[in-house]
Amino acid sequence: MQEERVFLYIVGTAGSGKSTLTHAFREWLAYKGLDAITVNLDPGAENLKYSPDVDIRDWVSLKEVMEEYDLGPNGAQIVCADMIALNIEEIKETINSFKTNYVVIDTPGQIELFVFREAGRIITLSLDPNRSLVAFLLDPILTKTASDFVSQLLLSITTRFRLNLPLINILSKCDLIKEDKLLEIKNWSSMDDNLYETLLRERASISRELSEQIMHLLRHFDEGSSLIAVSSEDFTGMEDLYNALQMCFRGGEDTLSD
Ligand SMILES: Nc1nc2c(ncn2[C@@H]2O[C@H](COP(=O)(O)OP(=O)(O)O)[C@@H](O)[C@H]2O)c(=O)[nH]1
Ligand SMILES: [Mg+2]
Repeated sequence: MQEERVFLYIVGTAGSGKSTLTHAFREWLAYKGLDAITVNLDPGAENLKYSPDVDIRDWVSLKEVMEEYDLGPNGAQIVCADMIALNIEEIKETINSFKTNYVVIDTPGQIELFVFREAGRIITLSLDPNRSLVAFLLDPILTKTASDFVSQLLLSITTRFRLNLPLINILSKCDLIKEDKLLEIKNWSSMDDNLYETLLRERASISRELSEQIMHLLRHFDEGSSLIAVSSEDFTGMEDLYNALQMCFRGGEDTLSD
């Protein structure tokens, strides 16, 4: 019997590793004998290293929009983002034509196109919002200091607020992070006083009250607790990502461990 399908949106800042993870997670699922498809929602994607099963570029092309409307890449990206939403019914039909349990969705390069414009919400609402999970990628390059880390978590909360979907935080490219740094970031994710103290030291010029309120917000939503370190290079953390999906939709019945 086919299980009900789940949609996994891979979201994060430009260069955070969305496309690479989309591909790697699909490969990992296949390796585990689990059927999945990939969907590329980035109309400006160049040199994608995988062949998406459903590709927005079949409907919307950044190059064509730039030529047709005489726009630069930034303006054209915005037009494209809105055009995706206009084509969502056809895209949905195409996705539904695949008999599969996992739909892994690669979102546009720049996070604001998906999270801050209406398009993202229109797409997620139109597909199945009750069967959707967002994987928010924290790029290690943007997670070097405590204030970097906290800023990424604030962007993650904003993403959750905008899309109104369950969300897990993923530390991407963890093969590039030295062991002691990884440990430090994991410690920060416990949201303990050490993070707060470090934040105050780093950002001495920022009001103590602002830092306190930010920490309060992050702790209240338990923002750090779900942080999963993942590498698309050596497949670290893929199982944790899969298990998080199972916990979200299948009550953890099918979690894997080996
Ligand atoms: N070492 C390493 N590099 C990665 C990993 N994931 C992505 N990258 C590299 O990071 C860059 C940006 O990745 P990409 O998937 O295009 O990011 P996107 O803009 O979020 O889609 C590329 O050069 C990737 O090869 C990873 O897990 N490990
Ligand atoms: Mg990409």
